[in-house]
Amino acid sequence: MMYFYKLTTTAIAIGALMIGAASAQTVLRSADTHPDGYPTVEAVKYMGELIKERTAGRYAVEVYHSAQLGEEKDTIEQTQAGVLDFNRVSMGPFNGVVPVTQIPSLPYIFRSADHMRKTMDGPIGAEILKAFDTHNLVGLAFYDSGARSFYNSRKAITSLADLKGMKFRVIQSDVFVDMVNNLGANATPMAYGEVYSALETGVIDGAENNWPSFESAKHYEVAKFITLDEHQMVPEVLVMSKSSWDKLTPEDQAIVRQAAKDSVAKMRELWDAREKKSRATVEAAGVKVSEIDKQPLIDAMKPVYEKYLSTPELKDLAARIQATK
Ligand code: GTR
Repeated sequence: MMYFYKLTTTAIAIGALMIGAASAQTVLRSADTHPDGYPTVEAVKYMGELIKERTAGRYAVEVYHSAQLGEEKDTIEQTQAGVLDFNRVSMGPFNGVVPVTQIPSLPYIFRSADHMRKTMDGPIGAEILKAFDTHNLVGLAFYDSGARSFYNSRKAITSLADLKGMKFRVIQSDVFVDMVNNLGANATPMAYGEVYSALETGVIDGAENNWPSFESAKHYEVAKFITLDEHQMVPEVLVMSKSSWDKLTPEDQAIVRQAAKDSVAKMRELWDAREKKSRATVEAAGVKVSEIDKQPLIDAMKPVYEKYLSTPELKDLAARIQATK
């Protein structure tokens, strides 16, 4: 009898422990427009593993990839409202929300991927992350997004004149719209998830993006010409909702911040490999890659710079980015 009693109390104790452990774990939700396996998705998962490990399982992160929680503009609002804990998006859709993000989104502001990484890893990157603070968000880290180039379903584009009158989908940001319109083409701002069918049905002639997006969103199936004009290197940003952040202890906030930082190297490793792989995939599928003299495109961006370097502070930020070695 005694033996039976002991067994039962042990079972109850173990059961209580298990329930305790289960209820003690908070699962934080993160959104991404890209499919599973994409470098940004994998980097946020990696951050989640670090957070889980470093909080002894009190926190975990679940990544809702493939735009399951909506398009980027919507998920930004959800994150600001505290409905979503984390969000990984391009800086592009943030241009209208956090104005300082317009500067790294300017065409040809970065000379190379290396220049972009150095800038975003240094004090300028820290300053831009800080700017998210006043928008119900906490800026945690920047990821890479390579260079964006034009692709289309109509023809090979090898000069500025070839862009004239062509209709390109862009991210919903005035910087992107002005960039395309100042090249003599017509910009159509549109959510990412609508681009494939808009290309397929001819609503737009083309779009613009980096190799991994061109490949993973399958746009190359319906847009067989890409031109390596590399007009923008728009960093990706990982943010947390301010209300989710405020629920964490200062110790846990430090863990989250560090885990996000630690995921950057992982992301870049995955990114460099994926860029090559994606390019090989689309070329094997018959996509025609064209070169273009970038100088006339760079020159055409003068009015865009004049418009967006609208205050001494923004002018100074652009100058500091350009001066970063
Ligand atoms: C990609 C970026 C996405 C999304 C997309 C777009 O390069 O990683 O977050 O912004 O571009 O063009 O909408």
